[in-house]
This record gives sequence, structure tokens and C-alpha cells, in this order.
Amino acid sequence: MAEVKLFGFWASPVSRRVEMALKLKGVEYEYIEEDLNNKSELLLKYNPVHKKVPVLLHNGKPIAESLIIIEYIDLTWEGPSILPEDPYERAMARFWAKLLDEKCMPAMWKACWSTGEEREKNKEEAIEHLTFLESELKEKKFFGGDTIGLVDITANFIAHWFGIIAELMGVELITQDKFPNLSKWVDEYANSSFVKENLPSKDKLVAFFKARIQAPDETKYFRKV
Ligand SMILES: N[C@@H](CCC(=O)N[C@@H](CS)C(=O)NCC(=O)O)C(=O)O
Repeated sequence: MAEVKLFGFWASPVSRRVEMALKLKGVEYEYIEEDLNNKSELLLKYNPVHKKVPVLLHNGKPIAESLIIIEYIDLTWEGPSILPEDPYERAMARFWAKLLDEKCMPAMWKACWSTGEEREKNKEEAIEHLTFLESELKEKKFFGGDTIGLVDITANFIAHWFGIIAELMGVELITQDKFPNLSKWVDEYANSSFVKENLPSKDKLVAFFKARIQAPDETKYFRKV
């Protein structure tokens, strides 16, 4: 049997993306929890470029970067498709996942951790990207249509983590009146049984972020985007 290992961190949305993809495909794997304040030799060996989780190890071969890992999983294992078959739809899924990953989520994250003018600037940027996502979603249940796909998995941060941090930090962004489609998606997605089983508990995340908020600066690695 193929040997599959995942180096991850329980509170990391990018690490959880990979777990969701593996579970969607029904792949059995060994999960190795990393201490991000004291990274293991193996993590540094398998991801010497970024030194970050997640890293998937398949038969001894490492793959880093969550979106790349998800595509690898989709191509390697049978089961429900994560990316669309149609080349144009596939390109579009990659486009929205990239926007989420590189622009939208960093702006949302920074809006939470900044204050004053900087927060307003980050909020404005996030709103611009979220508006595009709102119209992409239209009346669809998920970004992937009737089933969860690449964009839904990539956006797990918006459905779970963001609401928790936003509440702790006093930021309001995705409201029912401004983003009705996205609000419905958050509800539908976060409450679907498959997603629910694969998200960290809200109480544990609240405690984790409260500790981050109170910690001295150098330990706030989780603030970085
Ligand atoms: N673009 C990467 C991001 C990976 C990433 O930022 N991982 C964080 C956890 S959320 C990490 O390992 N941080 C440790 C560090 O920055 O030293 C991906 O999608 O996999």
C-alpha cells in the first residue's frame, strides 16, 4: 500500500485544506502534527524552501504548498473530482483559488490584525475581492456547483477561521446585506457534515487566538500572512 504522510498543524487553514482533499478522496494517511515554534528536522528537510506546513509525503516524495498538493491528490487518487474536468472551468477554478489565496485572504487577515487607517485600507481591499467572489458564486450552492471543489476547499478560512478572529478583533466584513451569496455559502459549507468533521473546534481556536493576541510579538508567527 502507498505510504502517505501529512505534516500539518491543527489550527492551520492551509493544512486543513489538504486534510479535506485527502478525506474527499478517501485516502488513508498518517498525520504528523508540527510544532511551528520548534519545527521538526523532517519538515525542514521536506520543505527547505518555505519551511512551512502542509507537506505531503507520498512514497517518500515530498510536495509542498497546499494548492499544489490538492491538485496532486486530485490527479493521483480516484474518487470525486476536486477540480473540474473541462479545461476552461479548471482554469477558472485555479483563478479563483489563486485570488483567494494570494489577495483576498491576506487582506482579510491583515484587516483583523491591523488598526486605524491600515485596517480600513485592508478592509477596502478585502471588500473589493469579496465582491468578485460574491458575483462568481451567484445562485450556486458551492463554488464547485452542487459539490465541494477546489475553490470551496481553498476558502475554508472564510467559512470558519475568519468569523472567529473577526469577532475577537471587532472587525465586520461579510454581512448578510452586503454579501448575501457569500453569507449563504458560509452557512451551507460550514454546516455540511463533511466540512464540519474536518474543521478545528471553535472553542479551541478561540483559546488559540486569544493566546496569540496576548503573546509577545516574536511568538506571533500566526499573525504573518
Ligand atoms: N502558501 C502556503 C502557506 C503555508 C503556510 O503559511 N503555513 C503556515 C501555517 S498556516 C506555517 O507553516 N507557518 C510557519 C512559519 O511561518 O514559520 C500553502 O498554501 O501551503
